[in-house]
Amino acid sequence: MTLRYFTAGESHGPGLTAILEGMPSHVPLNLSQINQQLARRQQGYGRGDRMKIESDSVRITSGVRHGKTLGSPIALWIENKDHAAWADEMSPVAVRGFQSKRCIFYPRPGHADLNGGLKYDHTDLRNVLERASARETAVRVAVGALCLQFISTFNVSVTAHVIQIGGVGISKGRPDFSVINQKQQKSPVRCIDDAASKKMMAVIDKAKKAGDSVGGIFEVIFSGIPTGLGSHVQADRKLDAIMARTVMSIQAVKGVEIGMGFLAAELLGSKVHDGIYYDRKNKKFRRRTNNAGGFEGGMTTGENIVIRGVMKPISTLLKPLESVDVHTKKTCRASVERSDICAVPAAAVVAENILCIDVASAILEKFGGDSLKEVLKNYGAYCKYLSTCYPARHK
Ligand code: EPS
Repeated sequence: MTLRYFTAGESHGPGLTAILEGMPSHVPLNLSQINQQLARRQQGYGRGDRMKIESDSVRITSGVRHGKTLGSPIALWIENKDHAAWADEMSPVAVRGFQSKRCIFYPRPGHADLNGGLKYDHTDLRNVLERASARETAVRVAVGALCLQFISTFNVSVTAHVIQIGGVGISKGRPDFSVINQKQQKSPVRCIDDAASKKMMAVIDKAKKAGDSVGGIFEVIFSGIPTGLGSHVQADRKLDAIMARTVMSIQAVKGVEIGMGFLAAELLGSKVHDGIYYDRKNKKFRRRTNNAGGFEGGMTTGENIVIRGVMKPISTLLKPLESVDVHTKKTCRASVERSDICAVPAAAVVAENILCIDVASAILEKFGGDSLKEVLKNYGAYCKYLSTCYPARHK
């Protein structure tokens, strides 16, 4: 593993921590750009009241000096402002005479509550939900936003948008990357189609009124990706598989598609595979279409990476579903916690950022190097090689 990271932290604990290791030295970092991504994650029509309490901003406590990485592990910290209201409940040390008022005994269908409780032998299911919460994505986004700054040095750009919420979707055709990037910023649900945006918001309003929740689909697009990241030679080096896993790791995601995705099952090969041509002006092998979503054989083709995630509706319902009291085993209604009605726009931002970690890792695997200069030198040599191959037919 070239680049690796861990996160720690509970939703209402003091804060969230991450340690990222493997970032080369001399990468310029702009903290406010990381904080911008954190702010984007907090937005989106359908978010709950927690987002009114938090104003996420990252503190870097090691691995960076005077705005540049050192090559040593980078430690990141985001404070949970809401912790002030949970100080005794979430105290790491025993609190004399404390009696919890926030125990959870009625697991929510769809949440980690019951499985986690059984697995870790917790009678208070809060001990599970605190870590299972999507709050954890805040610090993953910070790690991703840091990696985004590294991959930007290689002219890689990324954007994300919401293509469906609760059955309301946008049409299949897509404008250019830059148009998607501009338009998603203007919509409260990060949807590039104004009419669909309004309908999506109406679906969220309706679910809220009914004490329900809604899911949807987001799409992440990378442009400027070099050809040949990832590898066909070993299962765990296939970059499409690595990125699919990352999307699946986002709380509440139940499905992943790359490029044409599930539609490919219905069509003939002649309608699926992307014809190859040589772009003489740019000295580059290109594809006529991009149904493959930027991947063939687990390696990047150099076309845009297009990856989608399907998010189920949030599992905390204000009108709770059937559950069981874990102690009495009697039927009851599931616990109700403060929650979002719809978090698909936030999940789009999460995916956009954390997928940058995979791309950064693949760039480091391909080009190597302990300093940015060294990686850029190797990248430059590879670009030169690509633009000159193949000079003569191989014997
Ligand atoms: C979230 C913080 C959480 C939830 C949500 C996402 O805060 P709280 O539990 O205090 O309301 O709003 O998490 C969930 C939906 C979940 O199931 O845990 C965040 O920062 O994104």
